[in-house]
Amino acid sequence: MTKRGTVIKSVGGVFTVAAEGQTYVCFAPKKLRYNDLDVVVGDKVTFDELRRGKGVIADILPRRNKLLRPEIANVDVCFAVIACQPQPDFYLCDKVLINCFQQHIEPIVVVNKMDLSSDAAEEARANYRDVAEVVCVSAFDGSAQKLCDYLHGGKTACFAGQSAVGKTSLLNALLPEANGQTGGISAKSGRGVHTTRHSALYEVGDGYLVDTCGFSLCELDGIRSDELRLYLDDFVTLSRGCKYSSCTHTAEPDCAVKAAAEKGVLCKSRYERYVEEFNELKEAEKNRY
Ligand SMILES: Nc1nc2c(ncn2[C@@H]2O[C@H](COP(=O)(O)OP(=O)(O)OP(=O)(O)O)[C@@H](O)[C@H]2O)c(=O)[nH]1
Ligand SMILES: [Mg+2]
Ligand SMILES: [Zn+2]
Repeated sequence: MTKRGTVIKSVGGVFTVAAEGQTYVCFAPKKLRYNDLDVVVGDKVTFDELRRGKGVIADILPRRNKLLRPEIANVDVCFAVIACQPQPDFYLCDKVLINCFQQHIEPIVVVNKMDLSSDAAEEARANYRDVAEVVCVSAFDGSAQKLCDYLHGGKTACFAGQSAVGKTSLLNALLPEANGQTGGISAKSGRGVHTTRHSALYEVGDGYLVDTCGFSLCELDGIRSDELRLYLDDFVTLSRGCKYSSCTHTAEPDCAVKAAAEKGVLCKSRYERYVEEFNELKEAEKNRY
């Protein structure tokens, strides 16, 4: 019998699919994968039920969107999590936000570990003032509940961020039954130890939340250098004052975005990271064609 469900976990080619209040252990035939369609967490699929709670995935239903980092499909909201430790990587956070805008996913910058320090929060607000909502929480004082507001109405949210910022701890705060394993920060490198190894989707309140693996590298997914600026709302608004409508806000004269960064109207470090990201994409394009 063919059923329809949601992939809630993926471990080494074995997919857990939730359907009709039950979970099924499913496999995907090679055909699906060779079509360049890897089944990912969040995918809506049809599957043929075998015996004893097993199944074979028949098809992936059309995706609303898909992120590569973290690799997940059909999400409404992405919590880009940072914390005072490990040291925030705003360059990484920029890229997560840009990929979200391109995929029509609402990014929320979540500053965790507020019980330790509020430095990261101030920096996040300065950076993303006119770009994304910034929400400050701690996994240990009940304030993580604020994240549930974004799940109302059956929405699906995923975490994204470096290892050890506290993604799994936040999930555990909202859903103690999840009982996800949490880890520490290596004293030697100052980085997280990559405790979560697989993405998994949980029912939280009346929505869904996906815990994901931490990462420290993120590519801009299929975005061209000359369209990068279009995914930055504050740049788009400011660019009305640029002399050229096609201004990339890098080397052109009379650029309102550059001027705003110099005056401090636009966060200067974010502007500088934009120029760096632009040049990186440009360089990659040169090598490709
Ligand atoms: N003080 C404080 N520590 C926290 C908070 N949230 C998480 N931690 C600690 O930070 C460390 C990492 O937490 P995890 O939840 O494992 O982090 P993660 O983002 O899931 O990491 P990966 O699974 O490796 O990507 C653990 O030692 C947690 O106890 C918080 O709000 N406050
Ligand atoms: Mg984790
Ligand atoms: Zn400009």
